[in-house]
Order: sequence, then structure tokens, then C-alpha cells
Amino acid sequence: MSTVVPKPSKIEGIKLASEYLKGSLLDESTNGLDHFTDDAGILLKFHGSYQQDDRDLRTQRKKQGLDKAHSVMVRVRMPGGRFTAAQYRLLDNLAGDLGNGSLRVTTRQEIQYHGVPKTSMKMLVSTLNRSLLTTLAACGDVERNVLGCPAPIKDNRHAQMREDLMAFAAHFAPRSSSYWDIWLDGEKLEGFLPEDLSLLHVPTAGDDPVEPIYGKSYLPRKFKTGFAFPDDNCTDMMANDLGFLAILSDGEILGWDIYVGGGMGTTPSSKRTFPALGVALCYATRADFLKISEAIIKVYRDFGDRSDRKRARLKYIIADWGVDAFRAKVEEYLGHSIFAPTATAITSVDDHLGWHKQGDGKWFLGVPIENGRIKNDDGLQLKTGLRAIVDQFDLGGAFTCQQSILFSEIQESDKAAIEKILEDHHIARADQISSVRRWSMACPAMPTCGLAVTEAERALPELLDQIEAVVAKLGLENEAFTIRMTGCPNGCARPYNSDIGLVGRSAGRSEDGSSVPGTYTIFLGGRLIGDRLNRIYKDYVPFDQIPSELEIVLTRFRNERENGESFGEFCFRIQIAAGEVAGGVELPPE
Ligand code: SRM
Ligand code: SF4
Repeated sequence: MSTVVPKPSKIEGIKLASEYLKGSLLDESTNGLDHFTDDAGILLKFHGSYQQDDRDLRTQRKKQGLDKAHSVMVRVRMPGGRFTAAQYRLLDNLAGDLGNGSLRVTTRQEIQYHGVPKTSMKMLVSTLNRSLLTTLAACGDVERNVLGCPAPIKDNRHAQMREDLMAFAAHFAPRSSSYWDIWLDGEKLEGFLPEDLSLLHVPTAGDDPVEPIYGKSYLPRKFKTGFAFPDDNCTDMMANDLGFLAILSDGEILGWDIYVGGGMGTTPSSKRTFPALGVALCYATRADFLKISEAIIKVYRDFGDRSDRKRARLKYIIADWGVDAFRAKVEEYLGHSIFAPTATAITSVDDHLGWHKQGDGKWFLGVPIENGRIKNDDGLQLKTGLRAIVDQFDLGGAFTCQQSILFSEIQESDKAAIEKILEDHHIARADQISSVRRWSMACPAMPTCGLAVTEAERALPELLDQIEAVVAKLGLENEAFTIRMTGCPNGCARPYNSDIGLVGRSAGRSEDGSSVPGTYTIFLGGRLIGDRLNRIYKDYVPFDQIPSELEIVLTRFRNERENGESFGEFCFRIQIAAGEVAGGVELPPE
């Protein structure tokens, strides 16, 4: 009996024919047109950019017989979210000079520029690289930005996580020269990643000469990695394809429990797709974790689905094979067995906001940024205020996976002056906003995201005003629970392991064609520490009914909770959302 091999998707053909991600990008990057061709747009992602258009203007422009208002989104890849003062100044300047004026901190510790004219992209990318920032592999079917605890705490475990994270980021960066050829006219800048890449990889027989890890077709789909501590899962490690949980002894990292197969994206109409949290695969020492990671990624490269992109993430291999068969294949690639995971549990999470001691006499300050958008509004001068802090005190820092910013290396004597800058620019400290707002996130959605069905970033602040009123009425102001909202089921703000997930379901339209919030699916029963998926509570809930729907459940929580359980734990215990898990399928047992 012959086995039918499914036809690879069109994107596989584009990758293969691109000569290691070049395609027609060299010409198209400078041809003066306002948008890339579709095929070039696919390759563009590997270079850190998406072609977009202003969806607010679509209807109006169509009526006027005009083409879409094209621009590009450019994502800056920042392992562990770190930046220096000089890099922040540059990031900030470029937003005004070449983007739409705003900086967007992402859920993966990066910065996105929106509204960049295509003709400015080369200038933007080359300028970033000259400041040792890069957009290489910020998107595309490769290992993406690597997440790590952003807190600048001066102890061994934070330093060791940083060391392993940076080694990982360097090891899995694409090696092809296309990026440099296209955006930097062939000039390869040293030091954009911490190590000399050539030192790290020892080629073996059969490896592709240009891309020894990825090969000509790169990976079947995006691949994401996060590092976390058991007592601080601030990176939401289990939502990644590959997760590293530190195994500690006396404050030192001995090694890592490796998790595989996390991912959020789902297509509600396809029961074969679902969000999943990573499952524990093995324990690796610090000496071995890169080698084992390379084997995992190569197994994914060779066995991931290259015909159906909706089912191409690593999580589907884990679901289809089971974790034991996957482990056996990784061992086969390695040529030896691997250790069982230690099964250390995640116990806590810290958003690192507010004032904290670094452990060396200095302080760091976490400033909440609502939905990650750094810009100036009539009242709130967020962009100007943050820049003033950087300029006046020459501070670097890091972006968090909760879309916020940390400033580090602050002298005790400067704390009051920094607080004064915040106050003068109407920037709220963490202790001045509600717990609900502090733990909330929304994805960009309208008007930039081409996949958005509903509003998210623009709608959440108003929704939170109403939810805050409900929470205050019920006396629950001090409860910490996550509310995460997205404009479609792809899950960019990680709604499927939150206490309350609000996922865009169907579009709303006003008479003039402008976007208004549509309906949402409400998910309940995840929790702050991110180790459990939530479940569908109600589907197709109109935006303006979300607060009253939540009030019903929050009232039950206030009246019936036990032993200080959190809102998500309560919903899980009483199975208030006992319906389907997100995406409509039960997950395979771990
Ligand atoms: Fe995402 C696609 C924004 C984190 C799952 N994501 C997109 C695109 C590029 C839309 C597109 O493909 O045309 C969005 C650009 C919108 C815009 O206008 O900027 C977009 N994703 C974001 C960001 C900016 C959301 C945010 O609020 O910060 C995050 C950027 C992270 C970064 O710096 O790299 C972002 N995306 C995530 C996460 C969360 C995470 O990784 O921790 C997820 C869920 C985890 C996962 O990958 O499963 C996520 N994004 C997706 C998916 C679904 C993937 C899937 O397996 O089905 C898509 C759609 C796709 O890939 O086809 C997507
Ligand atoms: Fe766009 Fe959907 Fe991601 Fe939101 S969740 S940014 S709407 S792809």
C-alpha cells in the first residue's frame, strides 16, 4: 500500500526557491513602490516585518477608488527584552522619524513599529542594526525572540539564565547572509548578538552548508522559546514551543526542565486545532541544553506538517505522537538517552512593576504601559516622560512579557526625581492603577493587524473602566487576576491560560464602515501563574455585555470562594466554564 505524501504548502515553495530568504527582496526593498509583492511579503517576515494596511481607511479608500493605505510593521528582536539607554533613545527617535510616532511593547519583550512607509524600511532596519539591535528572525518560520526574566536582579540565577538565553538566541539565529545583503548592503555588523555565531555550531555530515540547523526550507512554522524560574513564571513559559524551567540548588541553576509543545493559536472552525501548554520532556544540564534543543528543533524541522500551516506547530506533533514517542525520536537524533524531567512545579509569577532592590545597592523600577503602547495623548505624556527618565538618568532596562517597561541601575538618590517625572507626565505607577488593569493585556488588533476580527487594544481600556466598577462594587479590588483580550483566536495576548480570556469572535460594523467592537468568546478558569488552560464560558457575547456577564460570575466568586482561592481557581473548581476548552477540543492527556 503506497502512502500519499501531502503536497507542501505554497509557502514551502516560496521558502525553498528564495535562496535562503532573498527572493526578490533585494530589488523590492528599494524599488520605490509602496508595498511588496505577496511572495516577497512572505519572506519579509523572516526579516522582522509584516506588510499591513490601515484598516480604518479601507472602506473610505475603496469608495474613492484608491488602493489600500499600505505600510509595514517592523519588529525589533530583543532577547530577554533588554535595552541600553542609547538603544532606547534610538528606538524612541525612530518611532517619530520613520513610524507612526508610537512604540509598541509586545507580549514577547520586543518593540514593534507600526505605520512605517515601505520606502523607509531599509533606513529603519539598517539604523537599528548600527545600534546593535536587529529585526532578523523577529518573525518567520524560525526560532523567534527568546523570552527571559527581565528583572535586573544581581544574583547568580538571573545571570545564569541570561547567559543561557543569549547563547540560545545566538545558536539558533539564521546564518544566511541575505539579511545583511538586503538591508545593510552586505555589511555584516559584529555584535548584534552576544557571541560570534561561528564559534557555536559544529557542523555535522549532512547539514546544510548555509543553514546547518534549519536547512533551505527553514522550519515548518514559527518556533518560540521562553526561560522561567519556578517561583516566577513571568515569561509564561508554558505557552512556548520550547520552555526552560530552571532547576535550582542554593541559588544556582543546575539545569533545566525542558517543556515542549506550547502554543495558543487556534481556528474555532477546525476541531483539529487547539491551544496547548507545553509538556515536560526531559531535564538537561546547563552543559547539554543547547545540544538537546538542537535535536528537538531538528525533529520538528523534519516531522512538522509542511502541507497544512494551521496544523504545523510543534504542539500538533506532541498531540499526535504523544510525548514519549517524541522523546524517543529526540534521543535517536542525539544518539543517547536523556534524563526524565524533575517535574518541578511553577508556584508563582511576578510582573516586576514598582520599585525593587537589585541586590547591589541600586534599584529598578517597573512602569506599567497600558497594552504596551508608548505614545503621547492629550493628557498622558507617556512617550515624552519615559524618554525624559532615560535622558536625565541615562538608564537602560528591559521590556516585560506583560507589555511593560523596567528601568534598571537606579541610584537611591534619584528615586524621588524619577517619580516626579512620572507625575509631571501623568504616568501612573503600578500602585496607582487597579489590580485588574495591572494584570490585563490586549493585542494590537485594529487597525493594523490584517487578521483582526474585532477591536482589542483600542477597546480594552474602556472595558476595564466598567470592569473596575464591577470589581469595586463587589469589594474585590485587591484580587489579582489576568484579563487578556485579543481581536481574533490567534491568541497573541495569550488569552487561553488567563483567568479571563476575551477572544474576538465576530466583527462589529458601524454604518459608515468603521470598526466597532464586535462579539467575543469569554473564557474562564486559567490562572495568574499560567500553568492551566481556561475553558469557554460564553460565546458570541456583545462587547457591551461583557461587564454584566462577568459580574454574574464575580458575584458567585465573592460569595462562594474557598480558602483564599483566586478567581481562576474558583472558576476551575466549580467548573463554571465546563464547556469546551478553547478551539473546541479536549486536549490530549499529558
Ligand atoms: Fe501574534 C500573528 C501580533 C505574540 C500567536 N501576531 C500575528 C500578526 C503578525 C498578524 C499577522 O500574521 O498578520 C500580529 C501583528 C499585529 C500588529 O498589527 O502588530 C501579531 N503577536 C502579536 C503581538 C504584537 C501581540 C501583542 O499584543 O504584543 C505579539 C508580538 C510578539 C513578538 O514580539 O514576537 C504577538 N502571537 C503572540 C503570541 C504570544 C506569545 O508568543 O507569547 C501568540 C500565541 C503563542 C503562539 O505562538 O501560539 C501569537 N500571532 C499568533 C498567531 C497564531 C499562531 C498559530 O500557531 O496558529 C498568529 C497567526 C499566524 O501565525 O498565522 C499571529
Ligand atoms: Fe491580530 Fe489576532 Fe494576533 Fe490580535 S490575536 S494581533 S487580532 S492575529
